[in-house]
Amino acid sequence: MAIRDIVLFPDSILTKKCRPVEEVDDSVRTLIDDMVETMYDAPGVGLAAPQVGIPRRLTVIDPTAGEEEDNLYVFVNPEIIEREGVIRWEEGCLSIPGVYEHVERSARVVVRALDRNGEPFELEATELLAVCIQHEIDHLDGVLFLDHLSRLKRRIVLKKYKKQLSKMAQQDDPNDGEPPD
Ligand code: GNR
Ligand code: NI
Repeated sequence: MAIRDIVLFPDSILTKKCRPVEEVDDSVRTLIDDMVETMYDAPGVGLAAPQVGIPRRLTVIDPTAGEEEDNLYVFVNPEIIEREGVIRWEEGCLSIPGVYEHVERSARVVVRALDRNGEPFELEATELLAVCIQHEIDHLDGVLFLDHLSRLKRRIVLKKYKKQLSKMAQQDDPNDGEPPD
């Protein structure tokens, strides 16, 4: 298993629609294992394949990540087949570090997907799991939680985020500071 690098906004891979996984083979299971390890390391409660640079319809979620028991879900080619109600939740995204905003989602969803053995299953979800499923499936469609904010709010948040990104880049750039003796 390996921890993979997480792609940061505004990388263009995050705004592209991902293609379905054609066959759940060993290479896909290796990617799943790496995504799980990367999610727990981050730490985050979900991770979508495009966030590690792979434009495929695959996501892992653990709404209890960081707590003792693990509740790991793997969704290959997930589809929401039922939705009901509205829930507001403060969301964050590993690809947009430092940004947290309330987003409206469906309160209850039923998702259909393949598991890590390629077997189809259906799952009903509410609360954080429902929020994560919608956040992650959005990633597979090239949609970010920023896209659910008002244009004004998005503009304010993006300005702050870009300022913070350029600060991070300066800290990371050894040529940017004092020249070595
Ligand atoms: O770690 C994450 N936390 C989170 C909190 C509220 C709603 C959604 C999420 S998902 C996010 C990890 C991530 O970026 N997944 O794509
Ligand atoms: Ni995200």
